[in-house]
Amino acid sequence: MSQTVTPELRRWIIEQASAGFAPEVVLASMMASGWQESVAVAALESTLHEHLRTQAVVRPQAAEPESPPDQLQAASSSAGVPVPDLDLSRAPHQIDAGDRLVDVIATLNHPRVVVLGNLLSAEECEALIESARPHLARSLTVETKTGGEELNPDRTSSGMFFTRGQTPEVARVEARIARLLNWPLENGEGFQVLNYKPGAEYKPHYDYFDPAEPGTPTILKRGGQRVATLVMYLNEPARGGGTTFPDVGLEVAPVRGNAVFFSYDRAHPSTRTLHGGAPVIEGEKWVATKWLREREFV
Ligand code: PD2
Ligand code: ZN
Repeated sequence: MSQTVTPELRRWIIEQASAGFAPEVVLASMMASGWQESVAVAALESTLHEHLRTQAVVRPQAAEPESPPDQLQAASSSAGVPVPDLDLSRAPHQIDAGDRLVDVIATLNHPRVVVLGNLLSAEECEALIESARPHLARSLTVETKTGGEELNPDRTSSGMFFTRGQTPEVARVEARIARLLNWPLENGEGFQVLNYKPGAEYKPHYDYFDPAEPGTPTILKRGGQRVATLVMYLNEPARGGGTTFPDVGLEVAPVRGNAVFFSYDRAHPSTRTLHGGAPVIEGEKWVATKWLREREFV
């Protein structure tokens, strides 16, 4: 059976890409509605290529006339900013993070997610919990309209921030993370420790700062965008409390000393890094989150 690529299909492809959907996502929905993979791939490639070429011609005022509009570029080009990553080129089961061998439990490429085992010792987890406990307050999130902070009903945990190097355990773990993720220690925010009681959750969100929000330029002055997240589990709730990635149906179990790493090379949903903390059902949950910025976070 031969399939014909119509002008309507080409228009639809451009609309999807301009709305920010990654080519893989557009391809998946074409195949779901009956297009053969080879036809769909060819239609996507030729349509986006032609569209970018003509777009470049009709933007005479742009400083770089080859640049496609931001949204389309975000969706169709593979060039994002550099991001932290582990060296998994030789498929190691363990990675030497300087003072500790860390287990590689699972990896995913898009989104880039790596589940790590044995990143922290039980003693380090305990020390982080006990030094955070007296300072907990109901969690705030950065208010992107102004760059300030606000109480967020989607986040029912309590939390606190350490500064970089605030305690000996904090400094030791920060150095380990910098080596593991090949990213300068100075580009990291201080750890955030969160405590979730039964029923508490963190609804799905992105960790990067939304470029469309008016407060974002102020936030970015300090270190640029967030480009990766490391959520470290400091204890084990009896039930619930996994870290979820709804775009790819992944849930990472909170196991003490383990962690989930994910990166995003652009501030865009095409990274598929939507993620959340599922409600804790029984017991409580403690995590420490490390966010990594593009540049030095002062
Ligand atoms: O506690 C978690 O599992 C979680 C989930 C989503 C933490 C964060 N986001 C975060 O700290 O950004
Ligand atoms: Zn998050």
